[in-house]
Amino acid sequence: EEKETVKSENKEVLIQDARTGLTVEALKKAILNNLFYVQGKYPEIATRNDYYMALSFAVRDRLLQRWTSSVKQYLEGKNRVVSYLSAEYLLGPHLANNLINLGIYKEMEQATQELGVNLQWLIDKEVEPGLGNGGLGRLAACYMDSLATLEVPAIGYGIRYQFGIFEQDIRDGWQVEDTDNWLRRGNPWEIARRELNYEVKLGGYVQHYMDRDGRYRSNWMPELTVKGVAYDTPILGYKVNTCNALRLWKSEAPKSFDFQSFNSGDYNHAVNQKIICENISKVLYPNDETISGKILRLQQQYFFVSCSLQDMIGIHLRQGEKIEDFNVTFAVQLNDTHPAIAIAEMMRLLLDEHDLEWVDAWRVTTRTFAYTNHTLLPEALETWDLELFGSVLPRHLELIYEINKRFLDEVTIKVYGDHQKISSLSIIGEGPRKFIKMANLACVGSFAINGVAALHSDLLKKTVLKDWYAYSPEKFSNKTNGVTPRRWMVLSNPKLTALISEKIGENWIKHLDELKNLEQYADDPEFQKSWMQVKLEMKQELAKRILGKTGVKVDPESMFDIQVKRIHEYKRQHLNVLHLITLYNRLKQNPKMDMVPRTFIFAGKAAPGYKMAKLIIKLITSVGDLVNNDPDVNHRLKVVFYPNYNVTNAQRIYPAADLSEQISTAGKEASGTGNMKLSMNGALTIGTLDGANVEIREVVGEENFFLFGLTAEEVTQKRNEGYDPYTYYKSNKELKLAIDQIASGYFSHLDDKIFKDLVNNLIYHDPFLVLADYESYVACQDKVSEAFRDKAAWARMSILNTARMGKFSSDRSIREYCDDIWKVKSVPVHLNGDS
Ligand code: 8GP
Repeated sequence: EEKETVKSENKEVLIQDARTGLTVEALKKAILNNLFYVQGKYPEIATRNDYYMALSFAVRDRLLQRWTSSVKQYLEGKNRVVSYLSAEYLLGPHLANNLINLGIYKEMEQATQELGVNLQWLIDKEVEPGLGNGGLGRLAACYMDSLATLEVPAIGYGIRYQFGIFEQDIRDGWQVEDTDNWLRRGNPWEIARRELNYEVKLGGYVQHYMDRDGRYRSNWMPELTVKGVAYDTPILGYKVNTCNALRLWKSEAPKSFDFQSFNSGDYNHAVNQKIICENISKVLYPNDETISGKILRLQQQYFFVSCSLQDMIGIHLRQGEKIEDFNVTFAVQLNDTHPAIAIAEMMRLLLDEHDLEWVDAWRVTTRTFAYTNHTLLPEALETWDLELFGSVLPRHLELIYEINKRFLDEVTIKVYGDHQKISSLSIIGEGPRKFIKMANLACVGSFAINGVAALHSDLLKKTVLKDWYAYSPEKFSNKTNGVTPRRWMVLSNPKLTALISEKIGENWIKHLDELKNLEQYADDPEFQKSWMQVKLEMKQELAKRILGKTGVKVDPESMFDIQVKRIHEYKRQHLNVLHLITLYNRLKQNPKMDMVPRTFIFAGKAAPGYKMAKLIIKLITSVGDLVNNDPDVNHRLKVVFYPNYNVTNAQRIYPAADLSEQISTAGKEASGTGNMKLSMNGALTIGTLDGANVEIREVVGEENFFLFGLTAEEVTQKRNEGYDPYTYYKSNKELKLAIDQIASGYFSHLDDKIFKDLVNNLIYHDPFLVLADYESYVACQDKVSEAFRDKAAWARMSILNTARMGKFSSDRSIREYCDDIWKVKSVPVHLNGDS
């Protein structure tokens, strides 16, 4: 069925005319056409969603033309393809992004206007696919954009979760979670490829036998077989014809299974099996940087990895290549350890299904995979209980034993007698219960290992992957994260984009280093004025939304002090709150004080099971309730918790930021990417020397960055000396007052129990050194306030921040991956029909 194409030349031309034109007239026709033939509506009775769908299909037609051209070009050219394996893709809405990348935003604006509908109104109708938790998933999305923009042949593989990250609502100041039924109204951006499906085995046992040639063989007898069906989403590059696929797998019951049970009359069993199969891709696990060893999660990981590898092998073999040359066709990147089971699965496929010998299979495998680590938190390193693992993947457990045995034999020779090293490098952890260390599996099976910022890559070598670095230093490198300026500037901040382009042209959108041409205007009073005018307008827009969502009225002239990211103790939202309370107290004690007005804006989700994070949200909203309603202070201080932080909301918040809070405990934030987006949009950073902050400060200049706090080294040292938070609490008056107020129920209607865990944790344990950094943080914040008074100087710093952020384009990151790790080149795509 997949072979059917339109043969007649005339027909092809016709299809292209109706569906690919980029003029206003063509777009208008296309919208009406889709409204009529796809939605079955005429304009007078069409709903907003009908229009949104019609518009999206009109855009998708134009993507598909580029997509088929890309596929054709890739297949003809035999180019190495990047395969990005990620359990998460936090894409954000597609429509506006595709208009920008197609270069038809203006045309579409006019087309819709002439049809009597507002484009922004339709753009806002899109429900974003929240198929990720936070930084790791969003990075995958930025990388897909850059791969296409750099014209690199690539496929992104992942899971088509029916329910993405939960929606956050705030009730009585607490987070409540609601399901994210994002597919409810249909998804015009995906194409179901029913014909592209693979079977995936789960559970059961392994039989061993000798075949006729005397070869030792394994036969996996599964308890359950599920089917993965491909759903493709086209990812178009910016103003190029390259359109890559994001291929997400949906789990279903294979037909054969239903038949067996139905025929034997066991209807219940058949229905249950169907539900079990469909459950695998049902929901995204909402944990960010924590692990929970749940069977379903392991099944999810294996499910999408197996489908993806089978798909890649199919592509490779269909090109007439030999299985031994798989690694010539594909470079496979593991986005953290979630897909690391791919190393064992590759071995299984090569050995059991494609009859390679062990050494050959291992050679192919270890030339195929590369692994990116995204966290230094030891509790976030994935492990699986060995028994649980064996119950889901019995064959892979055998393979991991064998991989480990061969590897440890090699290690033993090299490290002679160092049992500590041997056990640290072993894939299998010993303890009361044995467990599988996924990071070790990833390291052993990959030819390259990288961290996501210079400091992070350095710390990896010294801490969590120390023994791996000692063993194979040649595998290690750094690839500092980046973000796509298409979404995070052009799309989210069109006014700033226009102002920049007016001065330096539009080249910077693809070559972000060219932003440096803005530096010459940093001292120009006229330019400063326009720059700050854009900022003010973005703050006004956000103020409106804040009022609508939270009922809090904020002053756009005040400093917008913004911390938006997942709620986590290591990110230290509570440090920010302690500063906020300190300002509140200063104002209460001295109402006449001349203070720079600030609006504290927080947003971010807490993992549903993470009690302390949820308590931090309650603390923010509680302090907010008091401060926002106190006439002594509320014209100078406001506190906002903006609910349901996601890509859509992030796009609205970043452009309005004056101050970017990047205040994690040094040595804990692997990179951060929000820090980059905020700075690109002209926010100044207050931050620790953590993650990519270090590199941001390097490029923007230390005079344009507000630095505070202990360094990673000092943090380690302090811990080793026996850190005692209580002494900090006792010795700093303002700190003590703030903490005592929280404890006494001052912000919680005199309820002195509600924040008890949080307070006790801070004064007696404080694992993230909040109290140790408080004084330095508050002193630095005082400097920020002073700096904000000098409008011209602030504008200058803001312009220089944007001007110097070129390094943090994901285009730069992807170019480094292409050159150093994947060894792939650009393949420009010509539209079918063009020559
Ligand atoms: C995040 C890091 O926390 C963040 O610093 C970084 O910018 C981002 O990855 C992209 O590299 N890490 C995770 O989201 C993470 O580790 N998640 C799962 C592995 C548990």
